[in-house]
Amino acid sequence: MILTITLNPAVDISYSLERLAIDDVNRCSNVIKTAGGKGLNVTRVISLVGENVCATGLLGGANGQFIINRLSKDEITNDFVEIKGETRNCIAILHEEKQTEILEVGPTILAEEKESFFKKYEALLEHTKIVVASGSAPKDLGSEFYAKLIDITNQHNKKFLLDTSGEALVKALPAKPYLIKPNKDELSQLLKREIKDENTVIDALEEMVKYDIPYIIVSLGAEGAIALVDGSIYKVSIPKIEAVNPVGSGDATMAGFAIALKNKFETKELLKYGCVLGTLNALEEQTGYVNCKHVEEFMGKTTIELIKNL
Ligand code: TA6
Repeated sequence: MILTITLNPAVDISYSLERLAIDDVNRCSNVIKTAGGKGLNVTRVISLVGENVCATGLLGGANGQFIINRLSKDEITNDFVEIKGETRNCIAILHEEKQTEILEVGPTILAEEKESFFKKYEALLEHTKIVVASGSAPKDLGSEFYAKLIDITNQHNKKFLLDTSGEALVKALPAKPYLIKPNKDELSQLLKREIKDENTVIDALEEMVKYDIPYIIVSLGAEGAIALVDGSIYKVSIPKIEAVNPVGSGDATMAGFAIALKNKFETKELLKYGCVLGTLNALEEQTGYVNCKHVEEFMGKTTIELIKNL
């Protein structure tokens, strides 16, 4: 079973508009509401692929109940800490081949709710070997929260895969997560310099060797990914597609890495598989959704090359 953590889940609301008129009224008929937040998008994709998954995190209020109802409807096992605060909304406006997101920061978390999560997490860890934690964390948890979860996970000899940004990512690295998947912006923030193209990504990965993290995979959106694994740098190239809704593709990619690790894929297949699920997500209107019928076709169209051995 794979365990996913969504500390800051969301009711994801996607609005599709021909054109977004600023400072005007935009009426929308194409509205999709999803149990979201990065970790729940990861969860849904893992479940769609047919792997055993359990979702945990913190949620509350009417939005929290909406999420529980959706997970139950999708028959996804979940075990969240219920909080007094109200789980947030995240809005994605899809317009003129662009996406504009408005992400609420999320609810207040009480000290006793934070402690309850640590207890629940340790209990859930008994039943899993792989943990995927994705997305932002409510500010009350503090920027060290992921680092503490990674320490607990490593003490239990389990693998912690992390997709987050900002201070939470900076503080998590010394704790040695098993896999991280920063994008170029997150990497630029981390290294405090602009990471803009393949060469600067490769330089950044060489600098990241010091963290001794087994998998560091830099997602490049439609350009694929560049990864540092076991002292080698690989580049994954993905086929060009007409993206329908790219929101959630990074989450589908994380789901792919977790599934590949659980099934002991060798490195190149793991890297390809994660990128393929990310591509398949972009072909769907719903956030965090893949059509598994196309996996084989896209595995064949996705290529990987060894750039250099360090
Ligand atoms: O990656 C897409 C997405 O999961 C959206 O669906 C929205 O929930 C957002 O990310 C949340 O991001 P955050 O980093 O705040 O957890």
